[in-house]
Amino acid sequence: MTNTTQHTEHTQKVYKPAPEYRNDARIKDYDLSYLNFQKDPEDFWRRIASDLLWFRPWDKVKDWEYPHARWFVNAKCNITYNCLERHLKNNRRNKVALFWRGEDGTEKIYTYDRLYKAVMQFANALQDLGVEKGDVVCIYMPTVPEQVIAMLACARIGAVHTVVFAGYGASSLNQRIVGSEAKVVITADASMRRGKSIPLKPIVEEALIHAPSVERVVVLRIQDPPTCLLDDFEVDFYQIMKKAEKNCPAEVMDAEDTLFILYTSGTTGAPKGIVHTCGGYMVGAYYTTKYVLNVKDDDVYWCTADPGWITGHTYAIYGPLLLGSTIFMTEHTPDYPDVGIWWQLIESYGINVFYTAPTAIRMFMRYGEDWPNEYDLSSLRILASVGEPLNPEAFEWFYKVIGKQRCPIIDTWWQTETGSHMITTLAGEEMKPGYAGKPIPGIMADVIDKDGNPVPPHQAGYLAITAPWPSMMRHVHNDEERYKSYWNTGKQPYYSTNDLAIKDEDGYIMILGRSDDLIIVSGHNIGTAEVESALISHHAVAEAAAIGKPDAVKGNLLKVFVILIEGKIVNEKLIHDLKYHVRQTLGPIAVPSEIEFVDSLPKTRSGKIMRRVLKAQEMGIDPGDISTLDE
Ligand code: 6R9
Repeated sequence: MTNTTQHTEHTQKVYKPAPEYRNDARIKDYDLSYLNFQKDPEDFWRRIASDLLWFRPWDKVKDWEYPHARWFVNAKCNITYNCLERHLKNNRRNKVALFWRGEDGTEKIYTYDRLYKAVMQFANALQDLGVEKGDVVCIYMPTVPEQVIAMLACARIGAVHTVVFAGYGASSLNQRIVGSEAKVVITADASMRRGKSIPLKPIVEEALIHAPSVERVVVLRIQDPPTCLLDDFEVDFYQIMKKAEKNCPAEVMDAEDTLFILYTSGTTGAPKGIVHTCGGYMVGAYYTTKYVLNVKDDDVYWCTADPGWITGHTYAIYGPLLLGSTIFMTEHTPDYPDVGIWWQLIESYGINVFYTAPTAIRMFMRYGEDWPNEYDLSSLRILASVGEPLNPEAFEWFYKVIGKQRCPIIDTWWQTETGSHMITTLAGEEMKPGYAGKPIPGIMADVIDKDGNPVPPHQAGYLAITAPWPSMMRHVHNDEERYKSYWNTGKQPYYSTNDLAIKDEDGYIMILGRSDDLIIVSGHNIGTAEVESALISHHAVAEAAAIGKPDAVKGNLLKVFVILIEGKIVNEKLIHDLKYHVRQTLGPIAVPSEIEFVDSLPKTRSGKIMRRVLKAQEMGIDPGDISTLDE
C-alpha cells in the first residue's frame, strides 16, 4: 500500500480472562496449538476431520493447484449424517436440538430424534417433487424451524440450497433464483415481524415471472385462513411431507460436491453466488463452533443471525448441530415489543453462549443499561460478535453490562467466502478492545502491502489469508473471473479479503474497514472504522458512518453521519465537541470536515453500514448493487 499511515499507539486496554475461563477454553495454549498446526497443517486438519463420520476416508487431505483447492480428496460424507445420526448414536436422541420462539409467544421444541425424522420425511417429499442430487432449491422463509428442516432436507438428498433472506424484495429474489437456476422454491405465505404479518407469497409470485427454471413452489402456510394454492404448481409444506415415506438414508456425497450457494453483495454488478462444499465446509463449521465459540454439551446456544446470511448458515445451524448442541432460535427482532426482549429470552431460556453483531450492541447502548439490568443474565458464559468491527465502546458495554466482566468477548472476523472463522480472540486469551484477535490455529493470515510483503506493526495494510483452508469458497457460481479476482498471484499466491487492517506487536489484528471504504485525506489513509470508533467513544454518539468526499485540494474530505444517543440535542457546542474529541483521539488529519446528524444509516440486512450508498447519495451517483440494502 502506498502512503501507509503510521497509526499512533493509543494506550491499549488489555483484559485478561479469569482463570476459570482459561481452564474452560478448548484451546488452552494458543502458541502451542498454532505451532502444532504450522509443523504439519495437513495433519492438523486430518485430526479435526477425524472427529466426524465419513462414508469413505480421503486419499489426500489437500490438493492445491492455484487458485483452486480440493480438501479431503475422494472422501464421501453427508453433513446431515453428522448433524443427526452421529448424535443419535451418541445418546443424544432425546436432547433438545432446537428451541424456537415465535413473536406471539408460541414455542416449538425439536429433540434430535424429532428433527431427524422431520428432515428425512421432508427430504423424501422433495424427492417426490422430482428434486435430485445437484438440483438447486431456493429457500425464502422466515426464521422458523421449517427453514432449518428445509435446509437439512436439501443436504440430506444432495440438493444444493440457496437461502435468500425473507426481507429481500421480488427483484433481488428473482436475481438469485435465476442466477442459481433453482428448480424448486420453498417459502411461507407470511412472516411475522414486529407484530405484523408480512405476506411473502406475493413477493415469490412476482419473483417467478421471469424465472423459467422453477418447476414447483412449496408453501408453509402460517396464515389463518390458509392461503389458496395454485393447483399442481404450488404445494403445501406439511401436505407433501405427510404423504412422503418416513425413512431417507443420507445421500453419499463427495467431499467436493456443492453443499450450498449463498449470494453476497458485490460492490458493482450482480450479487455473487458463493459456492461451499460438503466436506471442507463441514470441517470448518465443526472446528470453529467447538474451539472458537467453545460451545459445551450442556449449553443453550443462541446466534442471533438470520439463516439468510453466512453466520446463520454456519453458526445458527450447521456448526451447533454438528456439535450436538441445543440451539435457540427466534423470530423476535431486538426491539419489539421493547428493547428488553432479547435479555428476557436469555433469562428464560438460560442462554449460555450468545453470538450477535455490533449493530445490535450499539442499538442497545442507545437505550441504556436499565433494559438489560432488569433481567438475570447470569447464565451467560461466552459472548461473541461478528459482522463489523466491534469498536472499543461497544466492546466495553458488551463486556460490562451484559457479561458483568466475567464472560470472554469473542470478536470473530470472517466472510461469506471464508465459510468459517479466521481471525478471533479465543475464550482463554487476552482481549484487546478494538482488535479482533489472531488467526486461529489452522489459518495463516497477515497484513501485507501491495507487493505482498508483511507490513511492520501498527501500519495499515491489506488483510490476506496466505494459505488455503478447508471451508474456503470453491467457486463464484458461473463466474470464474470473479473467483479468480480474489486470488493474488505473486511470489506466494494469497487470498485477498478486501479488508484493511493493522497488526500489533503481539500479532493481534484490528480491522479498519473494507479497502473500498478507505479514505485518503491529504495523502493519509484513514480507515472508516477508526473514525467511527472515535466518534462512538463520545458520550453523545450512538452510531456513526464515515465517507470520503472528493475534494480538489485534499483528494478527499472526511464527512461523517452521526446518530445521537436518545435525548441528546444537536447544537454548535456539540459539533465542536465532536471534532475536538476526534482530534484528541486520532489526531488532526482525521477531524471530519462535515458532520450530518441523521436518524438512521443505510445498512445491509445483516447490519453492516453501506458507506458506498451514503457516498453515492452525497455525490448524486449510482450506488451500484443495492440488493442487500435494508429498507
Ligand atoms: C461473517 C460476515 C464480511 C465482511 C468482512 C469485514 C466485515 C465481519 C468482522 C468484520 C471487523 C469483525 N467483518 N466480521 N469486520 N470485525 N469481527 O460478516 O460475512 O457478510 O460476507 O461480510 O464483514 O469487512 O470482510 P460477510
